[in-house]
Amino acid sequence: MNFKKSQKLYTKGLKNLVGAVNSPVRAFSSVGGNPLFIKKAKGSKIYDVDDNEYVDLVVSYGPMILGHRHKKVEKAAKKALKKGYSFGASTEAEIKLAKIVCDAFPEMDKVRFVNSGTEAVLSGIRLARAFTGKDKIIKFSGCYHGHQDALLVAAGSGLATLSLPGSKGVPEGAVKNTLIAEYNNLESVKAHFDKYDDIAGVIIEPIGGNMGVVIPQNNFLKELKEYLQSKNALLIADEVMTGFRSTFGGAQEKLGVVADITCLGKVIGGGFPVGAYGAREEIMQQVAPLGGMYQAGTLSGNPIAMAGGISTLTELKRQNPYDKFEEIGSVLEVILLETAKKYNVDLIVNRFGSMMNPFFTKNKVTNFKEAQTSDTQKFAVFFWEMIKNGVFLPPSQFEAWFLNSAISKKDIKVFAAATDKAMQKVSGM
Ligand code: KE4
Repeated sequence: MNFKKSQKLYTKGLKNLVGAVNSPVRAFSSVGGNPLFIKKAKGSKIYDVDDNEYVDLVVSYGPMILGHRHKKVEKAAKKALKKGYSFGASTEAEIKLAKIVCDAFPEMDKVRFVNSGTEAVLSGIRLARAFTGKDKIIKFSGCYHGHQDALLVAAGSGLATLSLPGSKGVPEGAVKNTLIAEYNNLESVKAHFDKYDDIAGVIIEPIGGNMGVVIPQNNFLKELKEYLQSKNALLIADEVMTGFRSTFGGAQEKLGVVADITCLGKVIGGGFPVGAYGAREEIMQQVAPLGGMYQAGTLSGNPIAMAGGISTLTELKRQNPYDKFEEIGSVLEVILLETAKKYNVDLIVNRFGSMMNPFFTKNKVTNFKEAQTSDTQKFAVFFWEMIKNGVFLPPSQFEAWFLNSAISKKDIKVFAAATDKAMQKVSGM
């Protein structure tokens, strides 16, 4: 494989783009080398500018759950394009997508569309504060909820990869109402409530996906919800990554927990920029123009993005690919574990349906501290060997891999062959 054209574009991109990327994780900082530039994608494959073909396990960090350029999504987007791109006024499409989303989340009476997951969480936090009249928010170390000031403390994803505890440019005042707890550790949440009486709520990724995949243990989420109810505080589920991926609705449904406020993104736009936040009636009444909590957006409910979301969720509901995701996910998991064993590589795999990733450690990984015991050097070698053998992975130990419903048996064979070569290389380190 050669990466000459990517290299050339990288050098060119450095002139006017920061690090030649528009999102830090794409810079490949934690795996070394230079980022790949993508030319196109179709179905389960993605192609870089040097025409190298890869089985895509990034799928844009979640949105392309049907695979790339699904014919029904493409048809819907083209049809919408012919009517106009943006009006600054409401359209029927927004009503349609709102109904699909609210029907999938029984406790969600109303939803508001925005343009990204960050915006969805930003608004969800503001809503929790507006509804409760309290200011403090608890988040979990290792969870990432987008790049709003207040939550860029001990975040996962890019920050975890860059191992920055917070972010430059975030003023002290912006984080003074943010408290940090440990995932799967209810006592660490209770300790904050013992100290403060102005906690609006707790925001959580119901399945952690930004420290690698981390799964709630022993009813953690259920007990958290019950405890918050006893303290008149809200549970805010950040389902930007898990929404419509774990099931047609939220991971909260699979985990038997109902959040007070749910934040969404990624899949609900099908690759077009859509975020959303929703809740039961009495909470959403707070949002302008009905209530005093202000939130707005020029391109919110954009008709092309709505067409992408409606067609993606409609096709996803028709396909109902979740059993297939479970099946394929477990096959990939076994391939990873058995190949690691064959080459005596310490490795565990955390997986929740179609979200998964390996950790190069022999410890269990149930929180961020444990995730950080993973050998990121080994991950880096593994990553590049997988690339060279035709599998496109997120360039970071602290990112989840995602399946899509276009994955084929042949793709699994490519994955198995690549994994064998990659593990062999890691074992020689
Ligand atoms: P966006 O603003 O990137 O659409 O969504 C932010 C966000 C919020 N909540 C969760 C649980 C998320 O995973 C994300 C974004 N996820 C990252 C991947 N870990 C997006 C990839 C990137 O930052 O380039």
